Amino acid sequence: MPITLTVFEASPDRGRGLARDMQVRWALEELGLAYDVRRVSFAAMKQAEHLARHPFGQIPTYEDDGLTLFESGAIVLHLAEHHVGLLPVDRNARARAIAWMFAAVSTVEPPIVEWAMARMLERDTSWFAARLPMLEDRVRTRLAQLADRLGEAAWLEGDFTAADLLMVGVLRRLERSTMLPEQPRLLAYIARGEARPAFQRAFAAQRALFEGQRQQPC
Ligand SMILES: N[C@@H](CCC(=O)N[C@@H](CS)C(=O)NCC(=O)O)C(=O)O
Repeated sequence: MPITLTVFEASPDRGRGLARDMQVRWALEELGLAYDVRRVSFAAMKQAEHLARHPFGQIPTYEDDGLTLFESGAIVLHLAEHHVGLLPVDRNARARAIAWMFAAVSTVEPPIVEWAMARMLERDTSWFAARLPMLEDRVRTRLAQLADRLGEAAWLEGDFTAADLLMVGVLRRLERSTMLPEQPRLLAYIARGEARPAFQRAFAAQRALFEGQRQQPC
């Protein structure tokens, strides 16, 4: 049985590569591993069959050789741990790269998602105008800190690692915001990630599922 990912049947991101199976696809492409996809509808994601794979009824999930995993970061870490190419060999560098993987999903992503969700779901509320600047400040703080630490380096820990894969994936959620252009180093960092052939193959594979489908509002 090949590796199988569960992905959106019809992603609300309109094929922009923001659904989190993108990170897993990208890691698989970097490692040269083939995979199949199982497409699930929003309704099916909440049914028992999918909940057995994912306790929160979300995508992505990963299945291989009797192992079922959820959480995109954990799946990418699993792949990086078991194949050569996405984590440094040196123990300390490897530990630092893994710290950056956690930073991507647990320190940088939450304020970005909170900002994005507020813009999507709270626009018509009485508090939106007051809350938005606070949410943007939180994102800006993280972007500035990340850009400072990245400095003139191409990647977070030596060569490209799974940490960059997750971090670029998280930052891409801001691609249409005015906050990213305030950090040219991060813009260039994202562009380096997106220029990788493995990213492009993963993006094209995800997008192909949605081509020709009616676009839905995000
Ligand atoms: N932390 C999780 C987040 C998973 C997640 O939010 N998945 C979204 C798609 S990117 C989803 O399934 N949304 C539909 C829902 O929550 O009902 C991960 O990185 O895998």
